[in-house]
Amino acid sequence: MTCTTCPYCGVGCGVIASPDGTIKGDAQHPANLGRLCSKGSALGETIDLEGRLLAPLVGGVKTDWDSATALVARKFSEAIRDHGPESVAFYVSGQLLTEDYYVANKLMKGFIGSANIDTNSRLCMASSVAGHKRAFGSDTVPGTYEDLDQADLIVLVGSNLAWCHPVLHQRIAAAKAARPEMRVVNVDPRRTATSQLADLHLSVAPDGDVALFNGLLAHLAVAGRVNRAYVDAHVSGFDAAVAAARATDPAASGLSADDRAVFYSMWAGTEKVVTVYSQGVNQSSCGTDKVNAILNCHLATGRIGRPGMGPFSVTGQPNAMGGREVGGLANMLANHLDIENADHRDAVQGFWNSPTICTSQGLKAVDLFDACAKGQIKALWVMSTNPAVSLPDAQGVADAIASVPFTVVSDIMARTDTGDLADVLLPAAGWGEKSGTVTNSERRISRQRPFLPVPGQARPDWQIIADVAAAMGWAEAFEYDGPAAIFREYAQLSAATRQFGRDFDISGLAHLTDAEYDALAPVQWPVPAAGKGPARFFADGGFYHADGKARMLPLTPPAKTARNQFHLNTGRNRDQWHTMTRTGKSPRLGAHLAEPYVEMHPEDAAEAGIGTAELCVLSDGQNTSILRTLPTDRVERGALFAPMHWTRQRTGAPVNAVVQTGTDPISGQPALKFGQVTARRFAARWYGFAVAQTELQVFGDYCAIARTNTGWQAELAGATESVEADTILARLVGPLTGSLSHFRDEATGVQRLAHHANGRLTALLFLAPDPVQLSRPHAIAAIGQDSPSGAALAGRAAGTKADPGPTVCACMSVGLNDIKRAIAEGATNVDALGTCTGAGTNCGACKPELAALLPVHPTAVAAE
Ligand SMILES: Nc1nc2c(c(=O)[nH]1)N[C@H]1C(S)=C(S)[C@@H](COP(=O)(O)OP(=O)(O)OC[C@H]3O[C@@H](n4cnc5c(=O)[nH]c(N)nc54)[C@H](O)[C@@H]3O)O[C@H]1N2
Ligand SMILES: Nc1nc2c(c(=O)[nH]1)N[C@H]1C(S)=C(S)[C@@H](COP(=O)(O)OP(=O)(O)OC[C@H]3O[C@@H](n4cnc5c(=O)[nH]c(N)nc54)[C@H](O)[C@@H]3O)O[C@H]1N2
Ligand code: SF4
Ligand SMILES: [Mo]
Repeated sequence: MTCTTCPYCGVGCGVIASPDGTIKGDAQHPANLGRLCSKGSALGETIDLEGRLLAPLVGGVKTDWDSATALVARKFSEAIRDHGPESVAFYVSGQLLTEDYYVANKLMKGFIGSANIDTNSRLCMASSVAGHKRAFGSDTVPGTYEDLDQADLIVLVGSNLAWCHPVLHQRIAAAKAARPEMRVVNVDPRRTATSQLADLHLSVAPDGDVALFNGLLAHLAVAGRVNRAYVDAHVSGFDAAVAAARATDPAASGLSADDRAVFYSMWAGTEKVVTVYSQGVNQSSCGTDKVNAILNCHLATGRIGRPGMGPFSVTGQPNAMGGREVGGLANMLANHLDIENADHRDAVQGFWNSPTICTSQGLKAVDLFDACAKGQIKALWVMSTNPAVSLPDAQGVADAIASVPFTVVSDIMARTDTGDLADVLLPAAGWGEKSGTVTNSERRISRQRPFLPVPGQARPDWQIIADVAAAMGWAEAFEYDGPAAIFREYAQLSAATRQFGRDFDISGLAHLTDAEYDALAPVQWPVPAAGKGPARFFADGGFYHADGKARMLPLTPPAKTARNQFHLNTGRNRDQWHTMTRTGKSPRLGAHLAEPYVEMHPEDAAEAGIGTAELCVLSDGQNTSILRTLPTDRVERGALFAPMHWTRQRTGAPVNAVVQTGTDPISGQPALKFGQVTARRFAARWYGFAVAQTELQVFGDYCAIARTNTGWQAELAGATESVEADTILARLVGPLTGSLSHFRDEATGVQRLAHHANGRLTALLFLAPDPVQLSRPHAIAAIGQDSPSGAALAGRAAGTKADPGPTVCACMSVGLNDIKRAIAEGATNVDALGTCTGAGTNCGACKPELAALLPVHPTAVAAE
């Protein structure tokens, strides 16, 4: 049993793990107190070696580490020699550990001498960082999770906490249950699982947030809710900010005067208010302004840094916060120091004893890949992120990566959409194998500890980077005997730069022994060398601008910019993590929503002639992406929502192929919630569903591949007629060496094809002119069985076991039909459903979905 930290979201839950895959929540960890969500609970299903990259590959051919390291070092050194340090770049990730991140940043900024290292946190946290720096003078998250227990009002802005930070959501739900007077407001253009917990859901217009919070600030001023003493002592810019707020028409928020009035009086009248915000705020071309619009209201009321109150930007990735601390962004130095400040640069360079130090900001993610497309980047190293899927204009980005003369990708998986474009693939040690630290949303540093052997030739990322640095000629500066040594150096840098008086201070950890590092308990920074750091910031001012004051900013809402028929909003599913390289391995997680889908208002779907379960083609004018249509009034008319998760390995074009967006001019964060697309019915001539024992390959105009507990499944559709069933099956599974049984119903056009080998059913394909109607769970269950049962071929239940229906509770594998049956049998609330079926009794993340099923049973909508 090893105490470690979950590798997924920024809640940073403590996990107790065993090599046999047993996973439990760590009751001692302050972030989760024993709770886990569905993704954390399923970690044991994702640590097998299937699909892992286990040796370095050069041009697709296995090689040894010495050769691969020497090649990478030589190519980077040659590019620097011939084209200068700005001709190389690293694109890194909030899923690296702090130690990995520190070494990558040190190599690029201090030794190569460029700041061309940016991180996928640019797509995630950059607007929050920029907003914090504008207001506070530093990138400081003032509060702690305990504030969520103590608040009387929690406002969730652009955050689907129930699905994306489920353990914090459960924490709020528990606090609300204990103190029913607590209020929750959810500001989101669409209704989500999070809206269910809210007393008030405000369906704000896309990017209507600045207008909404400007309106709130104007209201606070008029209603006499300004904390004059706090503002006078600790805040500058108040008058200009309020004047700009008064000049704003709050109707631009898209909300009715009544809704605004309710919200404003709730916020004004509640001292203990926490405003939690996330990607609906950050991922916008006015993301930084949205952040400051929220911070303005907290500063004007002095509701910051005291128990139960404050703005709270929740981080996405497990180490998004750690990356900000070590300088993973192209516009920051290590330890929250500034590239533009010569004293800061000198101090860092002196500490590193490095030959050089970058003097200006490097390329931010979107610009970095533009530079790749323009031929300016000669050598690129991508670590622990999948930009060919996750950046906007994903096809343009893939083409840009392919055009770079030398590309290295470090990943744990052999095949990713980005890895497929690389010249060199380097095998990284994954979660459970590597050792280091991560920092969560509340500034808490926790250890990730290994409990599995490192497989094949995989190595931890810090070691891969340090070896390349050594081969480039800087062996002495990169000689570490383990992550503890790196962490000590990092903490010593914090001690060496204390004179600058930054918020970030871990000098108290500068002398940890290896054993102390191994045993390090979760600890919130600041951890000063002497005394104890405060748990919260700014209750008594102490901001990091030169005058010690915070700044309120005058803000103007953006002008409306609709270019196309539909506004495409994007985000996440409950049970998948980003590009699914890990969560996609778990049949339980895949069962919740097995296909890429687009939420569309039923009237829009009807207008476009798209029937239930039909497919929809989104286009930005250049690229297309085909998704299953999910008609639902959770989205407004004219709005669409699609999850980001599906890759070229599991479907055709990822949704980001049609997300072409601008970036926030201050933070450089792309407006990933702001696609502009047309949508039309996909004219399918045939639909299909396949299940097989072995991995399936993408085939057809539409394809969605997912794991099942007997192998793999695929939903299929094509626009061309007369593809033979056995041709399709062979394209999906490879050569059909066993025997085939083929049934064709001439009246309906439905075909069924079964493949069996050694007396067992190994693959099944169903084809139909309309969306295939059959019980997926039963077809899946038939795979691997003795002989092709007639029932399985007919797509019906075999024997008496009832069809569970689409999965609602992934942890306990409970389907929609199970739940409907329990309701029909008299279950009237979520707890009763739990008693009858087990649903919701592990992580509880499906409770909003269970609650939604209680009064009515939405039939066509599996995702409710
Ligand atoms: N299950 C799961 N959990 C995850 C992740 C995952 O992949 N899967 N990823 C992690 C990461 S890295 C991150 S960054 C977080 C993200 O966590 P969240 O930010 O909570 O998730 P998203 O679904 O990206 O977006 C949140 C909401 O923003 C809304 N939104 C869109 N436009 C606007 C707008 O203009 N204004 C407002 N107010 N809201 C808007 C969307 O409708 C959406 O419901 O999740 C983390 N947790
Ligand atoms: N449309 C749209 N696009 C989005 C978003 C959105 O809301 N909408 N959200 C954006 C946000 S907030 C984020 S954070 C990004 C996330 O997007 P990405 O970072 O591109 O997605 P991941 O799938 O998390 O990629 C992580 C990669 O690292 C690999 N990996 C896992 N562990 C390790 C390790 O220890 N070492 C190494 N070297 N590799 C490892 C995984 O196999 C995987 O290939 O997506 C962004 N893209
Ligand atoms: S909420 Fe879930 S995904 Fe996030 S850290 Fe906790 S267990 Fe992991
Ligand atoms: Mo993120």
